[in-house]
Amino acid sequence: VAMAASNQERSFIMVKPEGVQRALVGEVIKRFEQRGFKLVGLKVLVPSKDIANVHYGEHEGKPFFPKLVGHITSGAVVAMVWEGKDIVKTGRAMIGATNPLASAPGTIRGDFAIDLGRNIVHGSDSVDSAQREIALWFSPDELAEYDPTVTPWIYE
Ligand code: RTP
Ligand code: MG
Repeated sequence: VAMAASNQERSFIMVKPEGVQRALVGEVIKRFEQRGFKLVGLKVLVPSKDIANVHYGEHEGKPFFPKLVGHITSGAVVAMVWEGKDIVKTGRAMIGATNPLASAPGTIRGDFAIDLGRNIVHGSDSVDSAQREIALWFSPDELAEYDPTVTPWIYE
């Protein structure tokens, strides 16, 4: 079955250092897998200052920026690319509000986090941001092309 282009939207999802330290990597992956999304890129790394500055470039100049970059570079993160229909918006809904205390129970942040600066996971906020972030964190040869066998049971 040929895959519709709309089912191939991609988002950059990253488990932040606190999520790795708290052993929530599997939990985050499980939620995206079980929802029906397709994993096309995955790696663990300690981000450099350079990649962190570019990734969070939209927040440069804000009071929390140095703290934010200091935190994201403080340990290992798990960087991922997930694919599927409306993955950017749906991924954000699954992750929850930026401030975990305002995140609904059932969301990742609403289930596992309390503080704004320890909110476990990042998700791209638009399709344009996703494209920028995926190109920043991954080279094209790190993204897998394959047909998951479950596709006909996810998309009609
Ligand atoms: P993210 O980019 O990490 O997915 O989070 P987000 O879109 O929900 O929130 P965003 O506005 O992009 O902020 C990026 C991260 O910066 C930290 N933050 N601290 N006032 C503050 O101290 C403050 N505001 C934001 C949070 O960790 C947020 O996830
Ligand atoms: Mg953001």
